Amino acid sequence: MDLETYTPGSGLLEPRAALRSDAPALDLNGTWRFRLSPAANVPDDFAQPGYDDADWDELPVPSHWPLHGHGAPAYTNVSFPFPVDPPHVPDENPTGDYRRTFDLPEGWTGGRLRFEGAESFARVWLNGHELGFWTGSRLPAEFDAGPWLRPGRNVLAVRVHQWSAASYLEDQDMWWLPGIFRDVTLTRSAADVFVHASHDGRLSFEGEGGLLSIPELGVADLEPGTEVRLDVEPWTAETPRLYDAVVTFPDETVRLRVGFRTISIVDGVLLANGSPLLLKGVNRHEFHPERGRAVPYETMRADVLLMKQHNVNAVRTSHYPPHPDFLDLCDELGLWVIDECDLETHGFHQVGWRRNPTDDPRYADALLDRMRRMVERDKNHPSIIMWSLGNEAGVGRNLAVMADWARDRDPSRPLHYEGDWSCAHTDVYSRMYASHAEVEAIGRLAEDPLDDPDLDARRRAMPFLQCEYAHAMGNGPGGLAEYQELFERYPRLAGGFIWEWIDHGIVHPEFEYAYGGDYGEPVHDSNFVIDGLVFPDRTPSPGLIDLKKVFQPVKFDFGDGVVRVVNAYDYRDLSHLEFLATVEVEGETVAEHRLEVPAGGGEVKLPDVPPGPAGECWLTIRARLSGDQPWAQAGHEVAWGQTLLAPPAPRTASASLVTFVRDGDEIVASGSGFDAETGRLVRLFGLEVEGPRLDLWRAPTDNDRYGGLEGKWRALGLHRLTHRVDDVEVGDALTVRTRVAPAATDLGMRATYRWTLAGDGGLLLSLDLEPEGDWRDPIPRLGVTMTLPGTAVERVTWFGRGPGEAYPDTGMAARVGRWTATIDELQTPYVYPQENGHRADVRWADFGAFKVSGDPVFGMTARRWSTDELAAAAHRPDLVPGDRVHLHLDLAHQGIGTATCGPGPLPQYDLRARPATFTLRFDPS
Ligand code: IPT
Repeated sequence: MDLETYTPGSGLLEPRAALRSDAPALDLNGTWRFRLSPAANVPDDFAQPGYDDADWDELPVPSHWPLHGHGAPAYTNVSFPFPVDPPHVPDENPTGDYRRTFDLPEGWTGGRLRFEGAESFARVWLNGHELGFWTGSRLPAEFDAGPWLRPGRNVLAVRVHQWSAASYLEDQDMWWLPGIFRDVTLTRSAADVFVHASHDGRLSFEGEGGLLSIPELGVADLEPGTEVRLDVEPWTAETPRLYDAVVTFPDETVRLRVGFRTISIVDGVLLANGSPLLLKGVNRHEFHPERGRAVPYETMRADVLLMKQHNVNAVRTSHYPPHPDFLDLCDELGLWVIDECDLETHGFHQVGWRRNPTDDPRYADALLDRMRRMVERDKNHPSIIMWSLGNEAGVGRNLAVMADWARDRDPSRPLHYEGDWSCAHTDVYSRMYASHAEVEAIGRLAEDPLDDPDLDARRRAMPFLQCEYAHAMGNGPGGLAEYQELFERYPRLAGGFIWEWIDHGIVHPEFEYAYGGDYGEPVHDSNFVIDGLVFPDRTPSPGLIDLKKVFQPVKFDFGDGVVRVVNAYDYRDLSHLEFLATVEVEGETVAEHRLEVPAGGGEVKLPDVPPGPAGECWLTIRARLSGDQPWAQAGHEVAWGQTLLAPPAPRTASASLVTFVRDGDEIVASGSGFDAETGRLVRLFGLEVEGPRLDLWRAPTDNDRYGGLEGKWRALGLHRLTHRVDDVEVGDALTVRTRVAPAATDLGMRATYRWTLAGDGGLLLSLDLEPEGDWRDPIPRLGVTMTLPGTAVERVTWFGRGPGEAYPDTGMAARVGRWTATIDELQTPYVYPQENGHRADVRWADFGAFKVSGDPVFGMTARRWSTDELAAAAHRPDLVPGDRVHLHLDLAHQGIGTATCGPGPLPQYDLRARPATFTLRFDPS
């Protein structure tokens, strides 16, 4: 078989819509016989009905064979895992042969074999007769089975090759996972329908021989091509109103759900149903940690529910059409969708885009075939608002072939493609990972012009979206709030899609979750596949929790005694929400009120603060669902806002009657002791500790690493600071003068610890920092680290921001309150271990054995491993709890940014070495 053919397939029936039909169908999923060969040139006698497959293995369909013990997964981002020499493929070409039998029900005649997805080149035989072959892994293929079906037992055989000429079109950033990974059916349905339904109630359809009825709207037996005008409730992602429709054909009846909605572009603004649409989106790959892209229905549903519950309103199906059920869920539960064609040729970038299939006429049919199969399959979904030609496929004439066909077939949806910045074939201007400054310039219509004035004028009239931004790899992404602020400020900006939804970590016995290289791949891209808002098991990461806050559809502007509640939904009011105001003093609730908020939003008087205990007082307003929604239950919190009602009472430390005294090798006071030589704290209220000392280092985040900061920090030696004690002076205060510096440089920090005693037994530390030398780059952190016996500390209660982690440019979801967590719960289990778990703006933290207070606040991290151990770990199981708790008390942290792809932290979030004073107070608990 010629795997190096440019032809996308043979023997295929015309593509048609995915429809629910009452025509009989046989589900051919299940256990198939399976044999894997290392190369493609295996005899195809296995396709004969009489072939004996008794010694073959069994394999579930749908699935990927490398996830069932046959071969191994392999991950590359941009690189092809074989030489770039289209249309040729390597001799090593894993080839999976599949066989199964099925019994034809009595009286059954005719039918189509339908495959929803197989990666990447498949041939099919029925009862020994070859029906044809297909490519386009994430697209359906249908063959006429009728002439070859037999009464009783039938034998179906499929051969799947991992590599073919089509592999050059499928270089998406994901695991290479061959196999029949979507459903297989024998169906007697043959119908095709294309419904046109706009928000103003106009309805018509294409579907020869069919009659359409929507009983709820009084539509009965509408003929194809006839338009009616109805009184309808439009569909939006916020109000996903669907109407049940039936189309009756002579041989079958199909059911679909019609949503009336209109997408348009007016004056460079993206509109849905005539009103501006702001996309609060995520990029979703299909992924399950054990099953790869063979995603169970319940998992697809879980994705949509999680997105809705986190205020996500849009999804880009990066970078291929998803399982059709996912789109049904988007229609039903409400998400705006950019449906993306199964096309990516990114690896050609590495060879200067030479011989890119996108610009090779021999590949034109294949590219057009992919576009047609996507549009025809998915054309009836109201959720789909744009067709995307693909991702990272460079530029070339075949894009025009795809775009021209799609415009003609479906003029109702704008076209998207990011890879050609001239926008020659698109209706929207799309980019990925543009900086805040560039997005702002585009918002103001002040972007750099294109060389071609016509193209430039065309592009300037287009709405703009970021099809990928805020790369959610590891800790982060930082800078979300600032992007959202821009999207909301400029009408031209239609929002964007975070990269990406889920970490593609594969469950692994040794590593817990595997990423690139863990299966011994010679070419791989390591943990670049671990860049999601949810962990592989779909637990939300802090990035998703922050995103929920940044995307929240209700805003609170606090004024003097009032709050202005702003409805930030695009298409609905606030009447489905209830508003609860809570007053807390030092995190303890002292009053709770219902707020009456008008459905359209508006100014509301805040409740009076009840007389009561003095202390720092905050008012929190929560907007919650007042009743169940299909995607969340009553009580689900949608939005919140917080304002300070009363600042903390100033704290006065009464003078101490006791003083520091020398006792042998120690200097002691208040049950605490310092090493007389080094001045370092060794006992804190009876607890053996290794004293707080200056720390500038953190375990690099992915963004620190890929963005280049880690390299700079290591070159400076910030991970190997030396501490020299110059002077220990005992008097009313214990003063320890030190110089902290890495080897091989003259940069350093003068660090002077000044310990004093409070009248009530507390210990005060004032740390003065004075940088010396020419510090050019931002530094990771400015704070102190101490260790404690592991058995002494189990749980922390703190008053500050929480419950989750927060860094200077993340943690929008962290609110002021009183929180409690065990040391283990303070960790964020990033699949690739890195700096995590920092709690911000902590006023005080009680560790059970002692309490630390800030002046006014500090940052807190506590772990059962050291920073060095954290930095050295490559997988979760590498982190083994030791017998110490490592406590980091910080004055400041470097921002997080999104430099793995995109900008680093904005300048205001860079931490510079600067003179500073850091004050902490320790008290017995
Ligand atoms: C961008 C890709 O479109 C996306 O698939 C993913 O690979 C992402 O990068 C990185 O995780 S392309 C890149 C050159 C910005």
